[in-house]
Amino acid sequence: MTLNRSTRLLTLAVMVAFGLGSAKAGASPILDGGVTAGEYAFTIVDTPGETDYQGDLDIEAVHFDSDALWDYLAVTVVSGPISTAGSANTILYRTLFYAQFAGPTPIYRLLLELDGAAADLALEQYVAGHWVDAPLSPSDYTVVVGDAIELVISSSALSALPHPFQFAGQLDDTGMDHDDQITGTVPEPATLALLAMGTMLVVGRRRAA
Ligand SMILES: [Ca+2]
Ligand SMILES: [Ca+2]
Ligand SMILES: [Ca+2]
Repeated sequence: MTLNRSTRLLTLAVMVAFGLGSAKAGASPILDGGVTAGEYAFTIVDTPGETDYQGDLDIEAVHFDSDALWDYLAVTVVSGPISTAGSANTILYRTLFYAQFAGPTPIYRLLLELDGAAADLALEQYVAGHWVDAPLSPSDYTVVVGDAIELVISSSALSALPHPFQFAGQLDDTGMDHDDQITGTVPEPATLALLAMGTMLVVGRRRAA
């Protein structure tokens, strides 16, 4: 291990120990419609080799990150760019992405409709057995779509979300193709920071090789 890397590791360890950088050790993701190696702190990889979907609607992975003010979510597909007009079998000519965040019970769900260049996001909260609209102003979120869907939403809008939480996502072709689904457990921010640190070291080793 070089001195430079040791110094960086020590700096990151100190940041984690003192809670600096809040949720993670690395830089926050950049919303440019693509996901680079190590950009997100935590990734859930979908089953490879699925055959029921078009490549541009076949979830490859979902990615998570957070900082002091924002929660980040990205969806990558087997062959981007992501279709924003459904599949060849669409009847609605748009693409829908649903995401549910849950503790022991459902807490929030995101409904994202992609229609050409338009991206329309709604947030709902599960209250007393019903999904109701949760407050979400245009300044609370940004969506960028390219090879990936990259979405950032203000942490205050998801203030009731426990950590760790269960995630379930679904990409819908709005037609006859099956909807691709992915589920997993997203750890708490302190664990995310440690995972991000590990990812950075792995990426650093690959770049050095
Ligand atoms: Ca990005
Ligand atoms: Ca898939
Ligand atoms: Ca479908």
